[in-house]
Amino acid sequence: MDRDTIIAASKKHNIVPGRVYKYGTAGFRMSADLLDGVTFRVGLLAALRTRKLNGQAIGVMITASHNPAVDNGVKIVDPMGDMLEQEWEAYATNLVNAPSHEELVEYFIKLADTLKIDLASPGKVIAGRDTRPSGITLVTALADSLAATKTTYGDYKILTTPQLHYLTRCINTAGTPGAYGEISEVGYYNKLLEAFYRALRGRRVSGSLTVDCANGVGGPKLNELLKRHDPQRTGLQVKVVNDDVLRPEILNLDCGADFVKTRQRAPPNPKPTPGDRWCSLDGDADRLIYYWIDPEKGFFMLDGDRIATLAASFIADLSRSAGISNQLRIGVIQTAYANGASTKYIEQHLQLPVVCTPTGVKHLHHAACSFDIGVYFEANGHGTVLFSPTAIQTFKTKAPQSPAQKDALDILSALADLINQTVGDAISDMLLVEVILAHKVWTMKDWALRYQDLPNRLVRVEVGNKDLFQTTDAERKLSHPIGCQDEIDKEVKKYTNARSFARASGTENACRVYAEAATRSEADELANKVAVIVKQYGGI
Ligand code: G16
Repeated sequence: MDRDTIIAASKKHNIVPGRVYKYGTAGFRMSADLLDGVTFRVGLLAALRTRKLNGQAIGVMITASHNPAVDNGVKIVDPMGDMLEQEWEAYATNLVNAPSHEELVEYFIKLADTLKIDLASPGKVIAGRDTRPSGITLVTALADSLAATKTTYGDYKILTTPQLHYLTRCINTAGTPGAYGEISEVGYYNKLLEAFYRALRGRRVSGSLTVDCANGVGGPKLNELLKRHDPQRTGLQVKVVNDDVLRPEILNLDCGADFVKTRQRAPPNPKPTPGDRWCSLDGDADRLIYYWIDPEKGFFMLDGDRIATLAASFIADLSRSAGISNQLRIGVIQTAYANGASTKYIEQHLQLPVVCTPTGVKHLHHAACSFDIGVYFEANGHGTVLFSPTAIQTFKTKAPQSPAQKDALDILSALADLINQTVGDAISDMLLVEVILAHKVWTMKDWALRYQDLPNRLVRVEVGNKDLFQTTDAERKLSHPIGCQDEIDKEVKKYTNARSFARASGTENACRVYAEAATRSEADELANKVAVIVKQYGGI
C-alpha cells in the first residue's frame, strides 16, 4: 500500500473542516454535502477491518434511513452481517476527524501497526446504497479509497440495508456448513419466499395488506419480491403504495414507519379504508409498523413492541408443541422506549424474561445472542429474532413424537430461514407477521386486543448541545446535566402509572423525550413538561 497514493486520493475527497464527526447509533449520518470525505475515510477503515479479519468481506451501507432526503449516512457491516464491533467505532471516529490528509495516513498506518494488520494482505469490501441521489457520489468516494488501498470492491448498487447485511453474510459463509444463502439479490428473494411457503404449511393469509414504502428503496425491492411470489399458494394479496423513488424529495415525507410511529397516525396519502390491514416500512426498509383503522375507534398502531410480543408468543407456543421448550431459552430484548404494558405482558402473561438495553440495534442484537431464541425489537419497529446454532440444530434433529410435533418443528425451522438473522428487516418481518396471523387466524383486532398500551408520547427537542445529555441505566436515567433527572423525576411523580426519560439522539442533532402515563392527556402533558426541562438544560 502506497502512502502517497492514499494521500493523493484523499485530496479528492476533503472533509468539511470545523466539525466534529462521530460514528453514532447508525454510523456517520448528516447532511449529504458533508459526507464525501467521511465516506472516503470510512473506506479506509473498511480496508483495515477486512484485513484484520483475514480478508473476509466487510459491508458498507450508504443510507440515512428514516432521516430527510437531503441527509445521507455511511455505516460498516461486519462479516456475519452484524454491526461494526464497538471498539472499532472509536477508530472510525478518529480516522474521520484527522485534520489533514497526511495525518490521516499517519493514523491509518499507526492503526494497522497497533492492530497488527498486514497491509499487504488481500481485503474485500462490498457496498450498497438507498435511493438517495447523493449516494452515487458517495459511492465514488468509497471506491476511490478502496482502489488506493488495493482492496477488492463489489458495488451492489441500490439495496435495502438488510439486503446488504444478507449479502455480506452470504459471501463470508459460502461453502461452509453455515452457508447463509445464494450471493445475490435474487437469492435473497428466493430464500425468503421459499421459507414463507414452508412456514405457512398450507395455512392461508386472509384479507389484503397495503404496504407504505416511505417512497424509499423498500418499494422497488418489495415489488421485486412480489414478482416472484405466488399468491395462489399463500393467499397474500399485497398492494404497494408510496413507492415513488423518482422524486427523491418525497422520501419519508408524510409517510413511512417513522412518520406513523412518531405521529401516531396513518400517512395522509393514500387514506386507509377502515378495517384494512396496513403496514409502513422506513426509508431503507429495516423498520416495520402495522396499523389499521378500527371502524369504531379509529387509528390503531401495532408497533415494534406488538411485533415482538406476537413473535415471542408464537415461537414459545411452537416450542411447547414441539416438546423442546425445556431445552431452549427464549428471551425478549427491548429498550426504554418499550411500552410498559408490553413489558408486563411478556413477563407476566408470556412468562418470558425481558432484557432492557440502550437504543441501537447493535445493543439489542448483542443481548439477544445470550438466548437460544432472542426476540429483539425496538418500539420503532426495528428488530428481528435470532436463533442460536443449538436452536437450529434442535429443530432439525429432534425426532418428532407426533404429527403435531413435526408440524411445530418444521415451522420453527422455516422461521429461522424466513427471519433475517443478520439485522432487523422490514420485508422479512412483514412476512413473519403474515405467517403468524395466518396460523392464529387473527384479525388486526384480535392482535390489538392482547393488551392495552399505556398512552405515550415521543417528542423531539432541539437543544444547544445534545452532548450534554449523558445517560445511565440503559438510558432510563440522565446522569448529566446534573440536576436534570431530579427535575424530570419531580414531574413524573405527579402522574399516575407514569414514566419518562430523555436522551440524545444518535442519528439526529436533537434530544428525544418519551413519556407514558395512565391517560392520553397525562402522557402528552408530561412529555411537554419534560421537553421544557430538557430545553432549559440543553445549553444555548
Ligand atoms: C437507527 C438505529 C436504531 C435507532 C434509530 C433511532 O435506525 O439503527 O437502532 O432506534 O436509529 O436512533 P436515535 O433515537 O438514537 O436517533 P434507522 O432506521 O434510522 O437506521
